Amino acid sequence: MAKDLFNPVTLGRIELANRMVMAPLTRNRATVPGNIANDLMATYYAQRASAGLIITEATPISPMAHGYPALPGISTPEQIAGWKKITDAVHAKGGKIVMQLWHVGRISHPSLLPDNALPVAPSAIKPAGQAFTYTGLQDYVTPRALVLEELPGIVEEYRQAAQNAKDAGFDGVEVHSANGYLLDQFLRDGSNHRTDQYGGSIANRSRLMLEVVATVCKVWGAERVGVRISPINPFNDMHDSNPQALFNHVAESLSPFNLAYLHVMEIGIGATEALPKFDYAELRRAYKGSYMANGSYDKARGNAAIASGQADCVAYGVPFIANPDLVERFRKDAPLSAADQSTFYGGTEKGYTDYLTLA
Ligand code: 8OZ
Repeated sequence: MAKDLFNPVTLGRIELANRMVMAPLTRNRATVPGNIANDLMATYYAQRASAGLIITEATPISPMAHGYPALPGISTPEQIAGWKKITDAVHAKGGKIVMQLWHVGRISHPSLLPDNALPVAPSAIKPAGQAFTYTGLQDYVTPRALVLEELPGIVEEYRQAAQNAKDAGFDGVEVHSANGYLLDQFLRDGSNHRTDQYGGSIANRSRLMLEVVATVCKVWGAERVGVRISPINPFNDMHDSNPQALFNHVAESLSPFNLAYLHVMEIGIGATEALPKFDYAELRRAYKGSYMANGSYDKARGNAAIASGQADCVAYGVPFIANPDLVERFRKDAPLSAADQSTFYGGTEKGYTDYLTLA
């Protein structure tokens, strides 16, 4: 039988009923103060439990990892308890859910950080653009370059957050190493000008990400850990002089871990110039393990990617916002509801839990 989106698949030790994954989606609806996952969020995630796997919205691993309003953290007991309600609600409906572990690095603002601290980054390079803060858009600031002695502390924050996610009842975790946040800032040479063993060569720029992955795998076992990368996404003022060489190396270095999956965002967001050429088939060949594709796939392209072996599963983002029963709709070739962009980031149940399923 030909493989398609609707076959079960096992990623590492995570068993999926189908190959349609709900992509991580920032929705800014945690309870503030405290940045605590809440009942409304539990309703939202449980509504989408028929996805083969849910990846949570990017979740800050520590107070310094925050970079937008109303993000649900995973570092306090209250935050862990909030997420436990969500994993219980998803599991009660037969779903699987992993937490995406996130440190934003320089994509933040002092007003979002403890004691108005400067955001931290591999190098003191200010990203172009503006931060979303509680008082509106504000220019990004020049971040503080992390000193060598601080890097073990960053790895420790990932370890503790991974443990907290375990305590909250998740099926695994995904390390967010994409989209211009801290680990991606280390990977790409537009944001990493370090001269120590965490900068310069591709191997050096990959070092922090690989240390984080190794540490998180110690907590969870590699077969419940995924990693997300975005080789050519210019979002958050990112660029690299040779993305194919960099990310082929990343894929080769991640292969021996025997991870649950490698999650590849294959598109760029908000590109103003032509994106560099990138050969995802080459990346796929470089990575020995399960491959999760993401980037404006529809049903036909998703099925084709799975049939050809280019991908083992496909992550869908915006379609899952407006179609909690996206799997059933794809199965039946039913029409899709359109998502309301004005309610993506922050707000109430409107545009969050009020999208309808098929009658
Ligand atoms: C959009 C808005 C805010 C955050 C990402 C976590 O790109 C995000 C994000 C996306 O990974």
